[in-house]
Amino acid sequence: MSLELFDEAATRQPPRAEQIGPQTFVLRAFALPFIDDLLPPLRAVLKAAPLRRMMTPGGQTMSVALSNCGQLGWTTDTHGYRYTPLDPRTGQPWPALPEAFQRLAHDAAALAGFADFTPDACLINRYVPGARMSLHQDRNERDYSAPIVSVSLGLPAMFQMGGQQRSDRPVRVPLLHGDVMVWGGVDRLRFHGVLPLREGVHSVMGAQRINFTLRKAG
Ligand code: MD6
Ligand code: FE
Repeated sequence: MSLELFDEAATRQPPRAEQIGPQTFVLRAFALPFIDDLLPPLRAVLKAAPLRRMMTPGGQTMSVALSNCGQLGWTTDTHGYRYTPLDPRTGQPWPALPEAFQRLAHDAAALAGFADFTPDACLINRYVPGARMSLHQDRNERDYSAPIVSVSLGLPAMFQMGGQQRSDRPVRVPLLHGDVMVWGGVDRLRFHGVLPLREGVHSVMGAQRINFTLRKAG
């Protein structure tokens, strides 16, 4: 990449973008202007494909409850982790990816230097107090060249951004209602997780945190 292109990319970051890796940005409050367009379709998705606690291949029930929308949805059971076009609970296709989700993901990705992001999968995670996500890599997607756009709603969470090895010491990044994180490129396979959610009640979302991540899975 030429120096000029690099400088241009750097100056395109809005004032509230925090860089936490070479290709990882937290866009503080980026989703807030979209909230009224995000919540009604989110509710409709979760009505058609209710949140459920899934089992890991190791036989543990996850503390986080999951659902999906888009052409592909991420699932786990005793046979492993994978993306499927159908909700295993209902046998029906996952609900369509709402247009407002696609627009938010495209715009956030572009700000972080990933042009033309067209997600085909959206994993929705719901945390209640005490729920956590242990350190993991996201490696079930076919193409690691696309970024992941992650939207946080509701109670604050402490995100852990680790390195390329599980043993690399993670950096803690607080994620608040409306924050959007975008990461890809050289950071795409970094280990990451979420510390146990603390008790609380959020004025809009109640006693929970919802995180949804837009991906190119297929
Ligand atoms: C969460 N997020 O924030 C969990 N994975 O609740 C993830 O596991 C995640 O935020 C890949 C990319 C972005 C993420
Ligand atoms: Fe992840």
